[in-house]
Amino acid sequence: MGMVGAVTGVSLFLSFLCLSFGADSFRWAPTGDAVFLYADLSRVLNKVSERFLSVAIDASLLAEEKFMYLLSSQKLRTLAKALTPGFLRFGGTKQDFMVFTPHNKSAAAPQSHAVPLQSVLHQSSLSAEGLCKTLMLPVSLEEKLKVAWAEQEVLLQKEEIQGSFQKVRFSEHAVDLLYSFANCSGFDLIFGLNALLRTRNNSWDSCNAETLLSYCESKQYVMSWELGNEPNSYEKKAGICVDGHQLGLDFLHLREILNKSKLYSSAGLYGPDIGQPKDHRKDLLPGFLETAAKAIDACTWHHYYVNGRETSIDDFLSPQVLDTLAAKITTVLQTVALVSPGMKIWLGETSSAYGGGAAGLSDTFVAGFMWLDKLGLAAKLGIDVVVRQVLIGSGTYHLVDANLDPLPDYWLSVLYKRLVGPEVLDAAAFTDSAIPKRKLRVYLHCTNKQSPNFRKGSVTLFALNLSKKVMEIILPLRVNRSSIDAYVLEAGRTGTRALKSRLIRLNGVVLKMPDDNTLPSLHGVSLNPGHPVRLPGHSFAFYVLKDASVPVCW
Ligand SMILES: *[C@@H]1O[C@H](CO)[C@@H](O)[C@H](O)[C@H]1NC(C)=O
Ligand SMILES: *[C@@H]1O[C@H](CO)[C@@H](O)[C@H](O)[C@H]1NC(C)=O
Ligand SMILES: *[C@@H]1O[C@H](CO)[C@@H](O)[C@H](O)[C@H]1NC(C)=O
Ligand SMILES: *[C@@H]1O[C@H](CO)[C@@H](O)[C@H](O)[C@H]1NC(C)=O
Ligand SMILES: CC(=O)N[C@H]1CO[C@H](CO)[C@@H](O)[C@@H]1O
Ligand SMILES: CC(=O)N[C@H]1CO[C@H](CO)[C@@H](O)[C@@H]1O
Repeated sequence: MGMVGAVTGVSLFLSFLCLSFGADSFRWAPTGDAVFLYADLSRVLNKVSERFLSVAIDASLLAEEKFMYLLSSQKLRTLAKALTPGFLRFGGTKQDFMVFTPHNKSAAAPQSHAVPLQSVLHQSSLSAEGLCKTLMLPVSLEEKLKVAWAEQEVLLQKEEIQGSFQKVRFSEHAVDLLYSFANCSGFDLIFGLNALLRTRNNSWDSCNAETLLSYCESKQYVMSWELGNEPNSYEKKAGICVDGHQLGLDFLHLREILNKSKLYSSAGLYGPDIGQPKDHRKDLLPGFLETAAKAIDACTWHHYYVNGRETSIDDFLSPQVLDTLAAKITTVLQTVALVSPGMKIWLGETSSAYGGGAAGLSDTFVAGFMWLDKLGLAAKLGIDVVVRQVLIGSGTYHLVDANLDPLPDYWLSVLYKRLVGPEVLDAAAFTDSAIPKRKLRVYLHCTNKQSPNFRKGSVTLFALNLSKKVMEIILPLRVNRSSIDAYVLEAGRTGTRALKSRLIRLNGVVLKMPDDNTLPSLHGVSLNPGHPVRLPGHSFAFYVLKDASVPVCW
């Protein structure tokens, strides 16, 4: 209901603007279908984190410790670097079934596989930089691990379907591999602690976490923390019920422990990583915040649009499905504002389809509509950080596949990182008819100041065309004389199955890594001032309006 009202309100407002600006506000010569871009360039609507687009590695990668070696792949490190700055969250369902079991002997390594890296890894005399260079995974081992991981994934999927989760032990070695990956790539690591270790009175048993923390501190690992994953479903997953107040006490307890540590006294703590608002357990979030708001640095919740096992391509292109996110965000914002006004809110784990994704959809070009629209909508509504499930591993919603090849959402994420700055401007698309065409979706930010084509005052428009037809975007007069760098993304192939392509084209060229150390150059096509901005059907694009000279983007 709220959504419908909001949309109608916006369209009325826009119609009014359209009338009041009159014909001279727009170049009125569209060929075929056109939308007008409305933009308020006078103020910054929201400013999100510099790490807004962040990524996760699901804790299931630790199902066997040897898989953590995949994180030493040169190719993966090359890919990861292009997504920084960002947070790297290590967590997920499996985190609440993981126990730190130190070997207490630094040369510990997986027994079953001859791994030639252990000696290198533990040369603690090497500088951090030296370590990053030396630690590369031999190709033969990488190939073996990829095959083994494919088999492991089948087991993990079965666990997920059955809803019974095996306990996992992990050693210092796994922590070292994870930290080294995060640190060498440039990510800020967030480690999700197990909250299902509980005492007889159902409070959190912090013993194991304290052992882990003191190990990490002994290695001077700079990182931040979470505690528990989707506590709203603990009963289903483990037959344990934890209410919001108790969970809050657990977080206070963890904050006390962190406070006592020299290295972690000002470390980030994020939670409660609750599932999206549904009918059940509405009390969990307010109860948690009432108790623990002062212990956390951001309030985290999770979101997926659809169930991976019940979805179809139509969902991925449906404006109605994409709009459901706005309603969920609004609900969470309201809940948090009531109890802890001013608290930062993160989508702490999020992707297209839950249950590991939807094979053939969440790992193909069409997934980009959900991903880019989520990035646009979340920033516009005031979410501070969005953590994409997952960078690598677990399921089919990954950015980098099981062969360590980047998927369309990876390239989309890299372009977003480069071109889109944290300052959000208000923008909307509308037609001259009264009915908003919700199939063209637009978002506007200041251009990222780190971007190669940043000019003072430039803005980046991104747009999605959910329909088959070409769409022309009529820019407002205020910016229509700007030269534009266009980055148009289309499926890697044409034809009936184009949308399910695992490849993506940037301005007509399929994106591929030239080698494991290099990304292709990702440049835009220059459009001269006044050149029409036409978005092909079933595509999305970034447009850097270089000469927009918007003062708030200076
Ligand atoms: C900008 O918009 C105005 C008003 O619609 C139009 O007269 C003008 O030709 C446009 N300029 C360019 C360069 O497109
Ligand atoms: C990586 O580790 C070094 C040395 O501990 C530290 O100075 C640096 O800030 C770390 N970088 C990140 C991104 O965590
Ligand atoms: C629960 O037990 C722990 C130790 O086992 C204790 O520190 C804590 O105070 C107890 N909490 C309550 C609410 O009794
Ligand atoms: C942790 O330390 C901060 C400041 O040093 C203090 O404000 C806070 O109350 C402490 N929290 C707990 C749970 O001890
Ligand atoms: C030999 C060795 O590394 N001993 C360590 C075992 O773990 C405990 C707790 O982390 C340390 O205090 C010891 O130094
Ligand atoms: C995205 C979008 O709106 N798509 C448009 C894509 O282009 C065709 C042209 O208008 C429109 O019909 C679609 O609405």
